[in-house]
Amino acid sequence: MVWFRTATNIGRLAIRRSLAQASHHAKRPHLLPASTVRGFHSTFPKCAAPVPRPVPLSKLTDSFLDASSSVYLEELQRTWEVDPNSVDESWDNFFRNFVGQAATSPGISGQTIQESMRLLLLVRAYQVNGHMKAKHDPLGLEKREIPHDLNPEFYGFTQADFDREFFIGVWSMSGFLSENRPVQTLRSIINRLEQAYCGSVGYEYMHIADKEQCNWLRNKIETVKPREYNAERREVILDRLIWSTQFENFLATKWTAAKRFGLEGGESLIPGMKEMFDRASDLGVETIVIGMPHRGRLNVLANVVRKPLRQIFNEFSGGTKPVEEQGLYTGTGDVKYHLGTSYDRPTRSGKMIHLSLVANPSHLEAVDPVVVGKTRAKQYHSNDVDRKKNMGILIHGDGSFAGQGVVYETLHLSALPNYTTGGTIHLVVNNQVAFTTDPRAGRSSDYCTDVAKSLNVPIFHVNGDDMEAVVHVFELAAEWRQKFHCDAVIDIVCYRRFGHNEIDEPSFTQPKMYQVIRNHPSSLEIYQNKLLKLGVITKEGIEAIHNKVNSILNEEFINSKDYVTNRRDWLSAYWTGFKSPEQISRVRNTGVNPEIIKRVGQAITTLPETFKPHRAVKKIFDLRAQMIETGVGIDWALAEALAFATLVIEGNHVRLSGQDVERGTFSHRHSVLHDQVTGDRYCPLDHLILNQNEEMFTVSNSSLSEFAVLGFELGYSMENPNSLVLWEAQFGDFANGAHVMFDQFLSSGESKWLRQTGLVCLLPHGYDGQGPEHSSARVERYLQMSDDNPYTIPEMEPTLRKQIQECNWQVVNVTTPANYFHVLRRQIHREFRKPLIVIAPKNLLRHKDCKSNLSEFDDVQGHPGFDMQGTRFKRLIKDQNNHSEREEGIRRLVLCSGKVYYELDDQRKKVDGKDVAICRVEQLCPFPYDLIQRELKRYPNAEIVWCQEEPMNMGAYSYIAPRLCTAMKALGRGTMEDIKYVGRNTSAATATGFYSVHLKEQAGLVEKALQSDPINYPY
Ligand SMILES: Cc1ncc(C[n+]2csc(CCOP(=O)(O)OP(=O)(O)O)c2C)c(N)n1
Ligand SMILES: [Mg+2]
Repeated sequence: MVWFRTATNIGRLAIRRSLAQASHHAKRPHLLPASTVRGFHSTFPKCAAPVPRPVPLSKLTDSFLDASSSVYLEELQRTWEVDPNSVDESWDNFFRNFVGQAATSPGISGQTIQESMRLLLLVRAYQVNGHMKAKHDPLGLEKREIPHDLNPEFYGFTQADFDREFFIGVWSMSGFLSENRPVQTLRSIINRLEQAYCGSVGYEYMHIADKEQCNWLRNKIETVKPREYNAERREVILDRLIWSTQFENFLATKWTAAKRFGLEGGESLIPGMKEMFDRASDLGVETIVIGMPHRGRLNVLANVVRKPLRQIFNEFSGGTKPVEEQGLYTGTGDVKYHLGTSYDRPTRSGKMIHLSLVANPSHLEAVDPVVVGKTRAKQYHSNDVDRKKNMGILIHGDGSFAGQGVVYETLHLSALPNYTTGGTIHLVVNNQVAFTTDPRAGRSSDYCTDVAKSLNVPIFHVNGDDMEAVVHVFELAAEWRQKFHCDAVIDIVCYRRFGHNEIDEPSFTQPKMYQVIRNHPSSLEIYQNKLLKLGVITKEGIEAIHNKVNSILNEEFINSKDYVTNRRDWLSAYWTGFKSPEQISRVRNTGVNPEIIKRVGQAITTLPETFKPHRAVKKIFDLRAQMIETGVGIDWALAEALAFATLVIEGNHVRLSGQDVERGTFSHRHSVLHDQVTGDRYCPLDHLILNQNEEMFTVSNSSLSEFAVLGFELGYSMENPNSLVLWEAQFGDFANGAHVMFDQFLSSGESKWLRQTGLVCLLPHGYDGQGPEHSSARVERYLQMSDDNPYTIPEMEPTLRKQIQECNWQVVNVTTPANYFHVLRRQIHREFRKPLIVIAPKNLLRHKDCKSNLSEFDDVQGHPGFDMQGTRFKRLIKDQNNHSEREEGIRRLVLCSGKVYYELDDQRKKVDGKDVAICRVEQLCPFPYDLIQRELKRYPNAEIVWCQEEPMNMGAYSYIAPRLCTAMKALGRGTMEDIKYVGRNTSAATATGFYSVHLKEQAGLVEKALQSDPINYPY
C-alpha cells in the first residue's frame, strides 16, 4: 500500500509538472530571457539528488496490491494453475513469470519499483499531454514541440527496454490499465497510448476533477479497438459530406460574387452535426437550439436544419416580401446569413427532432447567452426537469471563441442552478485564422479553446479532414452531455479554403498557408479515397450520390425563381394569436380585483411561524402586512411584489434575475429571506397557490456579468409570451457592459428578425450625490435608439392607437408604486410584446411621499386610480393640485420625469408656487402626445419648461424637445425656442464626484424651475 500511495502522489506531482511543461511548450517567446530572471534559490549549495537504488519487483511482497486485487489475483492464479488457457494470455504470461520461473525469465522479473513508477508517469503524461502530439492540423503547418514527458527516454527507458514486458498494475482507474492485461511490452504500451491519444483526436480531460467523469472518458478514449463504422454507416456519412461540399460548390457557381461566408475547408462540420443530432435524439433529446456565426450558416440551415433549399436560393437572389402580406409589417429585414428559423427534422433512426437556429447580429458570440437562455426557457415550459430533452448547441469561430469575453461569461452560467441547461455543446470551427489575423496575434493561449479549461468540461481537438474521427467526437460529446449534463467543447481543426468571404484575397496576408491550401485535397476527396481503398464503395456508387445531390440542387434552384414565402415563420406555437405591429390590439386594464389583491398581499407578507428572519427584515414584513391591512402607504418593493404575485396567480411565469436581486442592491426587495438560525431560505412568492411549481416565480442572483446575463434573460423571454422576464442592473450605469444586447437585439430584434420580446430591464438611476458611476442609467442612450418619429404625431385615439406597437420599445421613468405595478402588468396584459426599459428609482424606494394606496391597484370604479378608461398605467401624471380643465392663471408648466418631481414639488410648497403646474412624463417613449397636448391646453398661458436633473447632453432633454415642439406646434403654442430648459449644464461625466457640488447643483436647478422670473434658458 505504501508503494501504491507514493506512486499516486508522484502521479499527482507529475500532473502538475506536466501542466507546467505544457505551458512551457507554448510556442510563445518568453518575455524575459531566462538569464535575466533572478534565481532566488541560487544560494542553495548545488548537490546532486540522491539516486534511489533499484529494487527488483520480485523482491516485493504482495502488499503493493490492495486487498481486493490480491484476492482477485489469488483467485486468478488458482484458475490458471488448473488450466493456463483459461485466463487471458497476458495473465498467463504474468503467472509464468511470477510463479516459479521468475528467476530464469528475462521478462518482468527485472522490473524495478522505479521503472514501475516511471511507467505510470509515462502513461499519465500521455493522458495529460498526449493531445500535444496528436495530428490535429490537416495542413500540417502547426509547429508544436512535443513535450519531453511523452518521450520514454525521459523516464530512463531505452530501445533495449521496448520488448521487455512490464507489469502495469490493476488500477481502480478505467481505461487500458484496467483491461485485465497487467503485463505488456513497453512497445505495446506506447503503441496503445499513441493510438489513443495522438491520432486525429487530441483529448483534454485530465483537468476534470470528478473521478467518475474522468474514468468514463478514459474508458471511451483508451478502447482496445479503434472505432470503426460499418459500410452502411459510412455511406450515410459520405452522403452527408457530399451534401455539405456540393452545397457550397453550387452556391459558388450560381452566385460567383455573393458573400456567403462558405464552409469550404470545414465541410465535415455538417456530417458531424447530423450524426451528433441523431445520437442525441437516440439518447432522448427532442429539441435543439442552435446559435452560430456567419461561417457555414447557410450550409447548416440547408443541410442540418433543413430550411427548404428553394427558399435559401430565393433569398440569395434578393428574395421577395411575403405575397399575402404586401404592405404589412416586414421590418427592415436582415442579411441572409443572420436569419433564424426552426424546423422539425427526421433522424436516422426515424425519430423527429425540433431544431431552431436563433437569429443573430454580426457581433460574434453575442448570441451565445441568448441561445442558452432560450434553451433554459424551453426546459421550463416543457417540464424538462432532467434537462435531457432540450439541448443548446453553439458554433464558434476560433478567433471569436478566444477573443470575445461573452464566451467566458456564458460558460460561467453553465453550472449555476438558475441558469444551467444541463450542458451546451460547443463546436469551434477552427480554421486557424480570423479574417486576416493569425492565431499568434489573436490569442495568448495554445489552443483557441483554452478558455473552456476554466470549467470541468472535456475538450476534443479533432482533425477536420478525418471524417470518421469528427463523427466519433461529435457522438462522444452528445453522449457525455446526456450522461453528465455539462458542457463539452469540440475544436474542429480545419482551414479556410478561400478568403474571409468569397471576394476576399487571403494570400495578401497568409501566403504560405494558402500555398499549402491550394494543393490540399478536400475532406470529401480524402474520405472518398479512403472508402474506395477500403472497398466500402465503388467509383460508380460515389458518382451516383453526386448526381443525386446535384440534380436536387438544380431542381430546387429552378423552383426558387417563383418561390414565395407564404407564411411568417416568426410565430412559434406559444405565440399564436399575438399581434404584429400593424395589427390593432385592444388596450387592456391592469387593475386587479380588490379581494384578490388583499389575499395575495397577505400571502406575500406572511412568513411561516417557525421561520426566524433577521430582526430588521421581520420589521419590513410587518410593515408590509400593515400596508396591505390598512391599504395605505404601499411602497415600491411591495408594489413590485404585488405585480409579480398577481401575474403568477393568473398563470404567468415570472423570472427576475441580475446581480443581488434577491435582497435588492438597495436592500429594499427582500424577495428571499434567510432564517437566522438555520440559514434556510424562504421566498414568499413561491407560496401563492397550492403546490406551486418552485420555478413559476424565480428570483435569482446572477453571476457578476451584464452581457451574458442580460442575453440569457432575453433568450428566455423570447420563448414564451406568457412570462414576465426581468433583468435588473445593479446600477443603471453597468448596463453599458451589455450594450450589444440593447443595440443589436432589444432595440432592433423585432425589426430585423420579426421576433418579439417583452423583456423588462430595470436600470436604477437618480442624482443623489453618489458620484459619476452611480447616478445615471444613461436614459439618453435608450431614447436615442427609440424609433418614434419626433416630427409626426401618430394616431392617438385610444381604440385605434398602435403607437406602442409601432415603436421599437418603451422607456419609462415611473414615480409611483402603483404606476410601477401597472406598467409591469401591462407587459403581459396585451396582445403583443415589447421590450420595456425602466429607468428605476433608488431613493424613491424609501421616500416618504413615494407611496400609493391599495385603491390605486384595483379595478374599482370611483377609486383614485380609475379614470375614464379604467385602472391602468398612467403615461403621464398630471399636476396633483386638482386643476380644472382650463387654468389660465398658471404661469409655468414644468414637465419632468422621475424622482426630481418630488424635489420640485417640495420646492413649490416652500415657495408657495401655486401658479406653477408640475406634470410627470412617466412614459418617455413612445411620447404621450395626446396627454401632453391635454396639459398644454389646460395651461394656455403657461411658460413651458422641461426640467431634468441630468446634464443637458444627457437625460431625456434631446428626446423630449423635438417631440414636445411637434405637440406645441400642432396647437399653435410655439416652437423650439419656447421650450425652456432647467437642468445641469453639459458635462462629460454623468455627475460630479463632490457631494457638496452635487447638493448645490441639485438645489440650484430645483430653485430655478420654481423661480418667479421667467426662464430664458437656453434661448
Ligand atoms: C464582435 C465582432 N467584432 C468584429 C467582427 C468583424 N469580424 C467578422 S468575421 C471576423 C473574424 C472571425 O474569425 P473567426 O472567429 O476565427 O471566424 P471565421 O471567420 O474564421 O470562421 C471578424 C473580426 C464581428 N463580426 N464581431
Ligand atoms: Mg477562424
